[in-house]
Amino acid sequence: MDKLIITAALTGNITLPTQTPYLPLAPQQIIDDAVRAADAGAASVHIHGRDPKTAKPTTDPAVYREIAAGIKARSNVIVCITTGGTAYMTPEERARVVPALKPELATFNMGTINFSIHPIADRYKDEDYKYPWEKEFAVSTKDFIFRNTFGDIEKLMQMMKENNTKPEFELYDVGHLYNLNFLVKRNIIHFPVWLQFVTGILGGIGANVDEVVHMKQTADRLLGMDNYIWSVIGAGYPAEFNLATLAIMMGGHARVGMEDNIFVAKGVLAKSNAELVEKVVRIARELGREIATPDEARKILGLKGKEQVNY
Ligand code: KMH
Ligand code: ZN
Repeated sequence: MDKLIITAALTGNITLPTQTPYLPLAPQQIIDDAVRAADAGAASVHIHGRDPKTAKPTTDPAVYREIAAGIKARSNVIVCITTGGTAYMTPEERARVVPALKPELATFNMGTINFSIHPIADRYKDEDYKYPWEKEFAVSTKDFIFRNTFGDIEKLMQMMKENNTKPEFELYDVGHLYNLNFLVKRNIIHFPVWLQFVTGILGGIGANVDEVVHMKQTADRLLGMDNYIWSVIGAGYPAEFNLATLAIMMGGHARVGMEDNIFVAKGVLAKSNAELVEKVVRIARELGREIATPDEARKILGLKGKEQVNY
């Protein structure tokens, strides 16, 4: 088995500041958290930017540049930039960070789905919210269509190729493997591919062992075992750690972080993303799986290297 690639998804686009006081929001907080997560064992950090004044998710390339450059100055960790953006953003707005930063790695969402966090709004009273946009944002996702059509995918893939950015394919359902396979057959996507099985999002497949095994078996059948490397996201607690453990045992890789889950133990908020990484490192060590350094992960994933980015 390859060494374990741990990705830390630091702040995300769906976790509300009201949910945890430990969510890094300002660029400097995200940089500090990234460095700590890398020191704890993350080979890759998955970056979303938030508006420095409002903490609302943004795709402003200047914010991403500040974060990515700040991390690069202090750490060798791989910086994986989101192209997922968030509700209310067009595919073009979401993609603009790729030509601007030319990152080593960027997310690539492999199909259109419902993507909702509206039940979170049921948990809070109006006066509980830290920022005025949060409630409306959460409620609005009831009608949000996370758009990733074949047309969008072709355009984004072209952009990734032009900037030599490796896609991290985010697959929220088994059908997304069929989308990917279709595009491989059309010569639009090329092997080997780096896959993230995203489970537990309202709108996608559930975060359980059966679904991950089904995704893995489907990927083996459609793509062939030697043509892909996979990682898993289990959104929520305890799914994040249960599915990370499963991936560690099955030869996959794991993503943790406050984008996906805010708890380090039942009812205990993680005080940093590093705490979530440390827990996965402990589990992996107990199971005898070694942890990949950023350079080892670069080799496994076939990345261009951090000297080739534009930040
Ligand atoms: N928000 C995650 C469930 C992206 O940023 O492009 C999936 C994600 C996608 O991280
Ligand atoms: Zn993300």
